[in-house]
Amino acid sequence: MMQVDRTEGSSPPGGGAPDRGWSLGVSGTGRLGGILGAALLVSAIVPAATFAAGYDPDQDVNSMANTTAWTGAAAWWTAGYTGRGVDVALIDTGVSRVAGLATAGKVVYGPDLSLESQAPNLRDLDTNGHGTFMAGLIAGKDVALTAPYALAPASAYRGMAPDARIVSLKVGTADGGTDVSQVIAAIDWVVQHKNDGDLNIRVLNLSYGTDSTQAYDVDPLAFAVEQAWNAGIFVVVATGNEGYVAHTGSLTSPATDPLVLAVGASDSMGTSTLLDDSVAGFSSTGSSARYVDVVAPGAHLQGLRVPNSYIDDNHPAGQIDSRYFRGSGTSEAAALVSGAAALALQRYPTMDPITLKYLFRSSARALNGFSSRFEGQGEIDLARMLTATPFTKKGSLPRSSTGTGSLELARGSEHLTRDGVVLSGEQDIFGQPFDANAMAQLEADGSSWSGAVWNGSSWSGSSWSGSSWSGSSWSSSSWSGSSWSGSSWSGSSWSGSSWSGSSWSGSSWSTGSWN
Ligand SMILES: [Ca+2]
Repeated sequence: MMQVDRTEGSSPPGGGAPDRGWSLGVSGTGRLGGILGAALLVSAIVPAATFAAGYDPDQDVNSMANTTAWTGAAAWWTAGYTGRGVDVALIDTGVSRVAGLATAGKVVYGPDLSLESQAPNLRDLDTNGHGTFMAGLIAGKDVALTAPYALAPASAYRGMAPDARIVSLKVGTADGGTDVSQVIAAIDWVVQHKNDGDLNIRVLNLSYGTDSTQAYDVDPLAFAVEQAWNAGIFVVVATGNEGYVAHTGSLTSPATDPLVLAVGASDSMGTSTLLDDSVAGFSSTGSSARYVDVVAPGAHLQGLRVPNSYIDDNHPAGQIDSRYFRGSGTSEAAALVSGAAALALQRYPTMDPITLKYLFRSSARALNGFSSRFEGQGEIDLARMLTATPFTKKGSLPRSSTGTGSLELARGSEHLTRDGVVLSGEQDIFGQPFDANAMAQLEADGSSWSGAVWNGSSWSGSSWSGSSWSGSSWSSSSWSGSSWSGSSWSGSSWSGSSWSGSSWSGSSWSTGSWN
């Protein structure tokens, strides 16, 4: 089903009654070949207002034209690797087909598993703004970006992998609300459908994390990402924006899982040399048990704006101009790495995730004055990575997760609420009991989805509303998008300036600030 006619903003997220006739189409390839999407998180060194009179990306160190140059992504393009043939799954707030993501085939939509999925005018689209921003950082490509990309004018927007494709799975609503059960379902979908039709999903970007303290080796969310990894998908996870937390560290889950690539954020310090870069102040510290793997630029990045989206309306200081927004966070850092991973996987199409992880780590550049708990192996250096020789480190891998822990504990403090009713306990978004043990067995077999059914519910049509919803223990009526608010998104996380520094990750989505 091509979704070419939908436009965003024609109806407020909460408007109108839910449509009950939608279908996910998760069992086949009917949704493939659709459009585009992605979102990103940026922040600014230079106040956005400075650019209001006329933004010149050539003069902005943190524009994507400059960021792709000084990170070394452009060196990969020049060597012939642009991400072509590699699909990056983006589990986020959806993707809107703004310029830079609007060319045919740039974005493919997987199922919309969000609470807005039943509203046809919102389905797949990014009412928040985060997902589109991420997609642009990963694989944005303006029509004006013509080969050789490295020599294209700075006014032509580009992500790290301009020829990679985005496979968007929307799980978050306008205010970012989502439940861990939705994220797990989305990860499982990616694993089972990674090679549907002409899909070639090799990378999964998760600019998301909860403040769960449940040990990764039993955590259901960690288990799900491990299954993706084991299926050959390179899983890139933002570490969160909690900044320095003494002694205990603060990586969000599932970045706590030692198997995946946990990406923190660096700051360009306003220059195009890597030599003066620092770890961004908001980037979460690792614990003694789990360091950050690498850091990547995540401060004040230029990203694609979704007019009238939630962040657009609530963080006007982040607006650069009519097309661009600026944001900071480990979300953005993860997105840059996901794009870089697509470049590498075009070059090394059979490379397994662990080898690629070592390639990123071994070619990273240690920053001055930061402990490994902050920066891991250092900042990604793609020029160095281009000339590095891949190797597979021998030795034992970290202990695997059993996935048999608690769904409730996987949520941490982040719960969806409606009319004061909190979604909690061992139940999914539909109120279905979640048997972690049984689910883990299905996931290990790659069979947790059967058609459109996951954990006993059809994630399409009437399941979202009507009888099955009213029967659930935590909801007594049908809902519409805006009536949901994940507790993770309310309160301090969205309070304007206090946003920078803390985040979308105490607060699931790992963007630090929009400015
Ligand atoms: Ca610098």
